[in-house]
Amino acid sequence: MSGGMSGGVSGDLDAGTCRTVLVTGAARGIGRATAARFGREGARVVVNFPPGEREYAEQTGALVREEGGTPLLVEADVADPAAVTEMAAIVHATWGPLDVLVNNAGICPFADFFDIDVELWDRVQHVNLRGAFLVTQAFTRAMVEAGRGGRVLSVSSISAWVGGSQQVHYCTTKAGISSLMKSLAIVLGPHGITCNAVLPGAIATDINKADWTDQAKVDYFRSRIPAGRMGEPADVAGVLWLLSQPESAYMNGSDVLVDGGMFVNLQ
Ligand code: NAD
Ligand code: RM4
Repeated sequence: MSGGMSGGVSGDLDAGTCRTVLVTGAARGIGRATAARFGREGARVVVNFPPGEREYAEQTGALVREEGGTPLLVEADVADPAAVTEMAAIVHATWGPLDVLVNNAGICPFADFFDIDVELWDRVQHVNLRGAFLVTQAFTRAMVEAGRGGRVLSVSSISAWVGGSQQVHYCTTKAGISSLMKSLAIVLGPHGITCNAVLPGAIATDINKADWTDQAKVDYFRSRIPAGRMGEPADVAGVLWLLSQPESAYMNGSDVLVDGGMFVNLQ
């Protein structure tokens, strides 16, 4: 591990630092692709997964290893404060403070507004937003104390900027995550820890499998995307990797859209 200076920014990550990375919700989808992407760079990758998904997490761990990284599987429901505290204790005892935290865990149970009861509302808020708060607080304290800077990258969504008739509960969490990164950019920036949000557009994963059985909707999305295709998990993972690099040191509090151009293609 090398600490110290990079690009004149005290406490910022050095190029070549042996990175320790935590990806929440890394059992499947964008989280899995992100864990593998960091693995390709030889990183030590904490693969977080929720109860019931160990089998998927083991597949992610195998991928990280195949790519050349070192995985550490840690089960924790990110919405559960006790589980997050325990995860932090395990990671810190094993590898010490993180260099990069990727808040990725999220759920989107599509539902009509009038069908959203308070339990569903709370669960989506708790996994998506409270989870990002809890995990960031649990891990950045040690990053600050270590004094070598780092990155907090949170997977928000194009849904932070647009609404969804069946995503009333979900879109609010994504706007919240983008906002969380902006405030934490101010809190953690002086310590060389930058906080940015990545906003994927329409990415083919389990989260929208049911929604995309509506072929008309898929055709509509595709017609809006200048790239001519839906996104893949690797499209987002690649940008998360780019933002972990020393060259991104002056980006702090940004919303970074990764949608193949869908958002701007309105007229
Ligand atoms: P996915 O369903 O494939 O993955 C979700 C991941 O979150 C899974 O690995 C799951 O195990 C994990 N997870 C769920 N609840 C958890 C909990 N309580 N604790 C820990 N982990 C938990 O979907 P995805 O598309 O890969 O989603 C990843 C992130 O990307 C989410 O935050 C989602 O909102 C965001 N996103 C996805 C899209 C898209 O179109 N797929 C677009 C914008 C943003
Ligand atoms: C994203 C975006 C996608 C949707 C997923 C679940 O934020 O809204 O279109 O499929 O969430």
